[in-house]
Amino acid sequence: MTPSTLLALLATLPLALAAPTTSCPAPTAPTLPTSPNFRLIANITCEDLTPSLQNWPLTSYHTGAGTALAVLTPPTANATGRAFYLSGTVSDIQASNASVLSDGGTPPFPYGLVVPAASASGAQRAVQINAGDGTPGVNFSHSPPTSPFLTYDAAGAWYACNATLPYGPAVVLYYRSAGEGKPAGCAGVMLLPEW
Ligand SMILES: *[C@@H]1O[C@H](CO)[C@@H](O)[C@H](O)[C@H]1NC(C)=O
Ligand SMILES: *[C@@H]1O[C@H](CO)[C@@H](O)[C@H](O)[C@H]1NC(C)=O
Ligand SMILES: *[C@@H]1O[C@H](CO)[C@@H](O)[C@H](O)[C@H]1NC(C)=O
Ligand SMILES: *[C@@H]1O[C@H](CO)[C@@H](O)[C@H](O)[C@H]1NC(C)=O
Ligand SMILES: CC(=O)N[C@H]1CO[C@H](CO)[C@@H](O)[C@@H]1O
Repeated sequence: MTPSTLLALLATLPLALAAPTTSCPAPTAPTLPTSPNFRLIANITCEDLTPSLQNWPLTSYHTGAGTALAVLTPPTANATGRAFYLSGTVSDIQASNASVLSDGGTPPFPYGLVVPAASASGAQRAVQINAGDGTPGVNFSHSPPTSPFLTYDAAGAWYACNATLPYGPAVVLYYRSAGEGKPAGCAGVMLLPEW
């Protein structure tokens, strides 16, 4: 794919992160998973596609050197989704200022979840998984007793749409801030961490 093709593609395409919680049965310190790695699993909030995207894991769709689109993939034994982890210091994480990373490349180096900024043209914001630190503030909401879910800015949301990418059909993840609409025919999704 040429750089201009990629840019055109990206212009049409969003992302976020979360913090672990528990059901908080008693005022004891929450039990956090011992593994720092988690997968991000789609939970449909409205207008599911056919076939259903429920429980589809998030993975990456290679688009160029160090760049990828964030896509949902059918859950199969061979496609369990990409492993992500939270970057940042403890204080970054507490300040919801960490970013979501995943290792890629050979040898592995960090890839971050990237949410493009809103543009004046209102173009859809396709989430990317690119080499680098990712977008700070993609974090997990964590207000027990609700389960943690990936968030970015206040009142924004993720959605997923069918798309035709260079290697064939795919379900691309997008982000919209408050005030930006979800296109008809796209599924509203929450992204739940699964350890
Ligand atoms: C995930 O989706 C199911 C089915 O719609 C719903 O019952 C459940 O509450 C959702 N989970 C979260 C954490 O929102
Ligand atoms: C999963 O991977 C195994 C081993 O590479 C392969 O034999 C099998 O056909 C794959 N299954 C699917 C559904 O791709
Ligand atoms: C958030 O992270 C950025 C980038 O690492 C850093 O410059 C900034 O100081 C951090 N802000 C807070 C409140 O920790
Ligand atoms: C999305 O793509 C899948 C696979 O190509 C197709 O089966 C399905 O009908 C499409 N759904 C919509 C809503 O376009
Ligand atoms: C830095 C940042 O964007 N933090 C966000 C983390 O997510 C919460 C919502 O869960 C936002 O309110 C914070 O602004």
